[in-house]
Amino acid sequence: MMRIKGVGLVKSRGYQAWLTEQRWENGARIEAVRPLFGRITAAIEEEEGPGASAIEELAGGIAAQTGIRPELTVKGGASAIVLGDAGAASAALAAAAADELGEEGYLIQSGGEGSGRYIVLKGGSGRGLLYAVYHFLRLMGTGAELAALSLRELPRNPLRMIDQWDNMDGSVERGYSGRSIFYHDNRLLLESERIRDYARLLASVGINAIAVNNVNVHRAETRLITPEYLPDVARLATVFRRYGIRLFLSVNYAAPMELDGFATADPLDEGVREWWRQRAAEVYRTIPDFGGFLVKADSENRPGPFTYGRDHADGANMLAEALAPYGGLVLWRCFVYNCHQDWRDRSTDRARAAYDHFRPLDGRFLDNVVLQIKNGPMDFQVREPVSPLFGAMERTNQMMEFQIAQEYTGQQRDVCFLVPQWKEVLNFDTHLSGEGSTVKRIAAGEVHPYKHSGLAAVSNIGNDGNWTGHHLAQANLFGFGRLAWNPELTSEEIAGEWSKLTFGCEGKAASVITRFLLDSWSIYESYTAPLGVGWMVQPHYHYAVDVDGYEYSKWGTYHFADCRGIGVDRTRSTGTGYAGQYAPAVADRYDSLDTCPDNLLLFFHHVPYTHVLKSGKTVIQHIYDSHFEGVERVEAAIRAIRQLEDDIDSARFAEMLERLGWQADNARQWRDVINTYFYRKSGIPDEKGRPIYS
Ligand code: GCV
Repeated sequence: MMRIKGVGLVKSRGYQAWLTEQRWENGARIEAVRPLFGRITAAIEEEEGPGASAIEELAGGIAAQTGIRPELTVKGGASAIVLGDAGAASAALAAAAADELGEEGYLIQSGGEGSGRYIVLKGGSGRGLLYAVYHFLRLMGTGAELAALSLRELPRNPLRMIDQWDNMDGSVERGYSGRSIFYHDNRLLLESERIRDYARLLASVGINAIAVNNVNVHRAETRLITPEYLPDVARLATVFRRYGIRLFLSVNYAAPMELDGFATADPLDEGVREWWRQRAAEVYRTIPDFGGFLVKADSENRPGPFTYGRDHADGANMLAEALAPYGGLVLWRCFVYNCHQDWRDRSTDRARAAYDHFRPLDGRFLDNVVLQIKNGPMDFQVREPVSPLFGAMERTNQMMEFQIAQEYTGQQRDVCFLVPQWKEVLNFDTHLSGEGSTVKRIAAGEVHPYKHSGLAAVSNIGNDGNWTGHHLAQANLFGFGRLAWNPELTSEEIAGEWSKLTFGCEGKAASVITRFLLDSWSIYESYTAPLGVGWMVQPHYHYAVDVDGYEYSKWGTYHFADCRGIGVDRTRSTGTGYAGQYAPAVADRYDSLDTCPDNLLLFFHHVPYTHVLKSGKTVIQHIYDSHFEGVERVEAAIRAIRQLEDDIDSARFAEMLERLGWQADNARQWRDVINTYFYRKSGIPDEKGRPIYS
């Protein structure tokens, strides 16, 4: 245990996360690298930039993992580090210098023999060099062979962003790991080492942007763009800048009214436009490399342009025009739907909303606006189809929004490794520009000529000792960054790498935990809402089961279960027509009962309980089987983790088991409530006669 200066927080096991400090156990391996690691020659462009962080991280990582304290020579120059014999590395360095690496790319190469061995890390800039260092530390920490390295990496996505839903009172909306690390009592927590360590964690997986306050911008946060808070925000930006991360703020669309008594926030009002120009000028005077504004407008009772009879292009462009002179971006969220729906009204379908609002506006947004679109049309459910809006606007920059925080996926009490879900989304072929127009290519700007694009995700961290509440939830933060850098990485690679870095590569913990992580999304899905129908959670909290919790509510989230069947008819012929928002090939697949995948059946169709799935089971029997199996699979995972008592330190072992116990209780409750509910509705018994509480 170690005290963090200033704020009295305690670093517990798990605080270092995947930035492993585990010492190599093999002494011969350490001796073999001593001549290489003992001498480091570095060239960096700026003393205070990411290049300087790269040197610090490398020296610190080497010392922690091997005990070797490198002798450092640092000079000015173009972002390169040589471990070992700098003279022998000169040809490799010269070749690397000629490579077009952009700002973020890097090379890692090793060569030479005997005392002339070397490893070259070369970045396209200080940021690239920092990414090279973190890659190298991952290789060290996962026991990789360091002799014949020849790696060249460029990020696939330009924007790789984290959205904090932190409020200035210290709370975190949908936060499941303690309080905010950024704010307390309407102050910024600038003295905290935690913020710097968070920047390190993010940079280590390639994150290059962060929005530091909740998209629901309340009274205090509205003032973050004023002189009252801007100097503090600038200090925060300095912490992140050193790790190559640009800072963004969420803004309140009605800020001119709330801050300066304007009677309107109409985006076409010249006074309002001028107000935003002045605000932008002030922000950039204080933070010259400020990233821009993230905006939730006309969504869940937040203000927006609809109030003034304007549309979202008018709203976004007003802010974009104010930020454009400084290169700032407007990240405009598309989570816009009617949250005051009448449940009696069967013609309105919330799933349609984002596409219906935004698709007609294609071509009207300025080129420093990026639409940020949630991965599904509803809201981060355990299973949803991909949002049909993604890729459907050829002339409007778009980026994906995922949620690392496990709001609907177990709240970091239950294990749910989300990388396999995100990969399904990224690999989804929209067919919008012909076969192969996958989400990952659209996000990377490879299908349409987007000027800005990429991936964002809602953070899952707080001030808990291990950042994420559940130790295993760290894997989601790590995994998001790794996928944003390279969406071709497999779930197995990411889970395996994370597990080795976090639990060591020498015992059996990493392989057992990797297996569990890879199964965990499917396990979670099997004991919660069935076959893509979603929800069935306690309103507002979104964790425990409540089948009808949202059924008669205003939120547009229904399952329509009655005594005959269940599901939402979203087909073109008899339903809400939502399926028709996809390209014809995709719409046809979802529309037909013959081709709609089982796992989305109830999202697209209302079917009788006796409908036979492609698996050969009826819907009702699938519900029973998957819920019984879900609990059994949680129990099996717990048995496997219990075997790791000698491989994991006692603190983390006990903390994980405690949460796994909570998960088992939650799964049993879901199983019994869901099975009982559907038995009572349908009157159809379980073929296997297992306990159901009639
Ligand atoms: C930040 C869901 C969540 C809200 C969240 C909202 C959003 O509705 O429950 O907490 O608000 O999504 O993404 O804006």
